Amino acid sequence: QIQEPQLQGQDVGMQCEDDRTGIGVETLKRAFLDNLFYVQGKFPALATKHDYYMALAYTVRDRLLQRWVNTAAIYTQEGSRTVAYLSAEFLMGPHLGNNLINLGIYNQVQQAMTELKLDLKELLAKEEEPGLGNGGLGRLAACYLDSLASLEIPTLGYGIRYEFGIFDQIIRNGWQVEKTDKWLRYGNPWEIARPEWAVSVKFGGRTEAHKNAQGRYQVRWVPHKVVLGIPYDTPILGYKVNTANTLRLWKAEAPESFDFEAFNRGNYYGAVDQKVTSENLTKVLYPNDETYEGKQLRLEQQYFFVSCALQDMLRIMLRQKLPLEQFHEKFAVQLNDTHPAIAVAELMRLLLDEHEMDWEPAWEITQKTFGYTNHTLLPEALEKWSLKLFSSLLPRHLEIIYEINWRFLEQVRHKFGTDEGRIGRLSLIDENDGKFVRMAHLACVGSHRINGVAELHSELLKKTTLLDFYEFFPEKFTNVTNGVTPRRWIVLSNPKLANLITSCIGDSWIKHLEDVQQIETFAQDPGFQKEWQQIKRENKVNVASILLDRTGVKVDPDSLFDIQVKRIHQYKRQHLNILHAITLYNQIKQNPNLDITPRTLIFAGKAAPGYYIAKLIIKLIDSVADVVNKDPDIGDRLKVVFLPDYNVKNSQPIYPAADLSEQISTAGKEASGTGNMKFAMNGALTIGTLDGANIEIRNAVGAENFFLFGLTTEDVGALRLTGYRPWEYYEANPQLKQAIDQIASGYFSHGDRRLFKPLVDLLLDKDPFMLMADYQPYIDCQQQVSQTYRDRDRWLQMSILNTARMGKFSSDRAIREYCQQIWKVKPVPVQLAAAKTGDG
Ligand code: T68
Repeated sequence: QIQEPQLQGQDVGMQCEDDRTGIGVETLKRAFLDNLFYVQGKFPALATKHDYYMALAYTVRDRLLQRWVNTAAIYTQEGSRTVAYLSAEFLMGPHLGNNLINLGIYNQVQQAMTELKLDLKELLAKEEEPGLGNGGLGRLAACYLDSLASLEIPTLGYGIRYEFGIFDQIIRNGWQVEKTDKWLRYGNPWEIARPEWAVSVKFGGRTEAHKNAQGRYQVRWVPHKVVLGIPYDTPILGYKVNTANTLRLWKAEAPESFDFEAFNRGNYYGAVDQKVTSENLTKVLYPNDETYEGKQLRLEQQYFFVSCALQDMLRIMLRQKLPLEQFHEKFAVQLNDTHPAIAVAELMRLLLDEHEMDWEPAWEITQKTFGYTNHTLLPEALEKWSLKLFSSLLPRHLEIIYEINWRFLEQVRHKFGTDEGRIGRLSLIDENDGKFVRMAHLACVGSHRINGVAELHSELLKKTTLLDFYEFFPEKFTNVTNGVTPRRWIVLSNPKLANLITSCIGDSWIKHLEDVQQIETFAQDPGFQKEWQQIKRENKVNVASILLDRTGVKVDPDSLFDIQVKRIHQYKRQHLNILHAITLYNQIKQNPNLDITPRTLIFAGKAAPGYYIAKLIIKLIDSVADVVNKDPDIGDRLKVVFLPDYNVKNSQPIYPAADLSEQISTAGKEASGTGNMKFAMNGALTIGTLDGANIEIRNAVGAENFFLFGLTTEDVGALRLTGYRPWEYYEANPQLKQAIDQIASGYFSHGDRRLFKPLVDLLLDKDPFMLMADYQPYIDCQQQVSQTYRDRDRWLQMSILNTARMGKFSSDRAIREYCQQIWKVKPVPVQLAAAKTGDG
């Protein structure tokens, strides 16, 4: 027996340390070398860093599997009520580091690697992240899976196993260039394919009536094509619990039988073609966030994964011998935006056509099953599918939607009388110009709860986008403010800060983030402040070296790190931030001895490939950076950097290094934001508008610890109504005029006046996001930021209080609210002593 002080497995007494489950340093080393040999087929002299990463990943996976199999066994035995989270996107980020934290073996593994002369950080960096999402919506789903497992809630995450996730971004000559994300290139150690649970999904064709065995008329769907869905499962371990839930992602494949039919007719190419088109279905993630594109393939993706998921749930019910009438008791299904909203019609179809249920009970089950989360008020993001496309792809679903609509509008007439305007607005079919199926309407009618993602957003939903639905069924509407997981966003990303907090108040805060409040008593303690400052500085030094490495720009870690990282969008107003950069630049140029607070402005984020203005904003940031960073008059007082390829992995060092978090969307446009939470938790102060969750963050941390500026939602509405004239702000404000004129005159583009003209014209003419109106208040607020930063004690105290008061923004709190208000589901603790058999 090897000596392992304090590092005996937690199962002592139940089980001895074996190479698949043991967590002592010696056991981990032995298991790691064993996996290097038997999985990677390498011995150390020939092994690459990637081989070592894989060996470690398999070592960790073994330890997950023990919990995963036990969890499945208990859920199966107990027939536990289960959350099914349906999302077209899961932006999980790298798994290894997170699993080490949640298993509680980070330190042991670090020691084991050190003893083998390997650097854990380097191995962690080898993981290709599954970038199966665009931004906030997909990352929220990932944080929620972490919290669901940590709270021991039986959960299945259902989504799509895109072969290519969100594109990799490179910057060439200042422009974004997209590269395909080949994340599966070297294999994925975290997933297990389950071909035995494959399902068939039908598309196109027609419907016909037939008589069933009892002589009753039923509808049969005769499809044009059939695609196989193969599930790939990834374990999602909770933090220091034995619960390991499942993320089940579906890959499309051609059914064997189809190949053979074509082949037997001598049509070899036809058979192969069929295979290629089927597999195209799950090839690539659509890279648009918050704009909808009416592409057939996208609707196919949505229907594909939803049908796979619901069929899988029915299989589980049959396996557990539960009657289908109890579907809504077994499963609480959440629709992450409208991307999976076709589930409402699909569950109806499965119950009516495949299981011969009557309409009324089927509809009652359906409504009791679903909850719908809305993530945006932007009209361009609301999904609607042309009837032509919809009927050609999902003819049976269109019939069902017509029936749902007919019955629903009857109820509307019953309640409100024949108010044709209202009926037209509520209808599931938009008949304004062309005919469309409105997916948000389907989701509202088919769900028992509808929620927004921050208080303001949920209120605006009721007042604007979903007003008519609110008036019809007010009881369905609720709010669940978003949250983020402190495991990834503090413990893993900012270990030094986590250790400092734990050394003062113990580690309960990692599971109960409200407890972090206890550090408030240290906010004015000079010793604590000094350590806090030291950690922030080390985190900034780290980011400075990343910036130097990736962009060649050298920045001063003692300058104020002013950071805006998120998707590039006009409503998020990265260009307002750039106007501030230009203003600071001009101030220094006009007064070369100006004693300003040195700043480093850091930007990162991807633009949708077809979103021209967003790409031009990236080019503008890069162009301004180029001029500012090379100007000897400016020196270290101002630097502007665009960090390429923002993703989960690259973002993890960013939040801990921020002094200032930019949350400057036009009021009423950002549903919630979640980056705002990650920054504040890591001790950054926020400069922001009264938008989304900013409002709640400000309420939590205190108005005196938040830099507020800008129009309110009401102001924005009123200004629109009275006639907004952006050029008047420009003409009245010399600083603003100078900045805009420089952009227009080619000052940042080597004299090219055409380059930024579309952006300048937009700002001076329509300025849809009201930058001109918010410019001066923003500049003034930034001036206050600079002043405050000079008072180190005050700033530090504000920073500490921000972290201390962010308890509410843990995704654990959000998930508890979903469990209580929407899902009515309770924890099912998992003990490891249970049988090691069972299935999903
Ligand atoms: C975001 N939405 C919200 N959408 O913008 C953000 N859209 O305020 C909120 O915090 C977050 O959701 C979580 O609630 C998105 O990220 C998308 O990414 C998206 C993707 C495809 C289609 C439409």
